[in-house]
Amino acid sequence: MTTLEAVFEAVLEGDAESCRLLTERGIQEGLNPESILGEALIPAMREVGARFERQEYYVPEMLVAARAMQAGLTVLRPLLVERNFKPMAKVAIGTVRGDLHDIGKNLVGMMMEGAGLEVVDLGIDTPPERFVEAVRGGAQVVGMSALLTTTMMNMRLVIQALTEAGLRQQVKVIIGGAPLNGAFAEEIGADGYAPDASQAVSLVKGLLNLA
Ligand code: B1M
Repeated sequence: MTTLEAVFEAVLEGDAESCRLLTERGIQEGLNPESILGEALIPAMREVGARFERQEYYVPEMLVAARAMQAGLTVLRPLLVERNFKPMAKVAIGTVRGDLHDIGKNLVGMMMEGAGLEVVDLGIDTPPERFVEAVRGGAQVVGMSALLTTTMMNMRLVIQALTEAGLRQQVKVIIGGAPLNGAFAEEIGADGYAPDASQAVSLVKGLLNLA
């Protein structure tokens, strides 16, 4: 079994310690962090989702798999994030109210930090008021994440709250998460949608006219 396959298996088995050690081994073997992420950790979580749909996995298995993935990410984080001295812009990101999924949101935050943006992480289950406060605190971009078809509807409430606070014109709003698409972004009045973390970075740079 290759190290990438072993990392994939460790996530499926929910074995956080092995996932961390195998991720470290992969780096020592010269694998680049993007490959470990894109060819082992993310596909493993996709497989966990598929098993959940087939009722082979239940919530506890999903939870331990997520912990294993996070353990791998702690190894990759410093390698993916190279902080620039002066951040180009401030982005506030959070998973919307009612939603506890944070792996994708954390990846987006990491990639943004790696691209020289300052990231304020509002966490999970974030009420609209916290996004509003973050914009009052100087965020030029609000990034919302949702993984559930039920909670994605709460994104609209955040945009409404920004509008009611008179802040909508001064902030760019971007959204992402598995059940979303560009049409939904348009429908709720967001400025853009990104299907993955690296496209989220390009989207922010494009919206703010950054190099
Ligand atoms: Co849940 N879950 N989950 N879950 N979970 C899904 C989302 C689900 C699709 C599984 C399935 O049925 N196949 C399903 C949703 C169905 C639906 O809404 N139609 C589901 C369900 C039903 C649930 C519960 C309701 C289960 C229950 O209790 N009966 C429950 C809800 C809890 C809640 O939130 N209120 C629940 C709970 C959980 C756990 C807590 C056990 C755990 C989350 C742990 C954690 O996040 N810390 C969990 C997990 C792990 C998953 C799956 C398996 C994996 C999600 C993940 O981390 N993917 C997921 C199945 C799946 O997605 N295939 C599933 C890896 C991650 C890197 O991808 O988050 O998509 P993703 O992020 C990507 C892009 O989407 C994008 O970039 C990221 C990186 O490329 N992106 C953005 C994300 N946010 C972005 C923001 C941006 C831009 C891009 O700009 C701001």
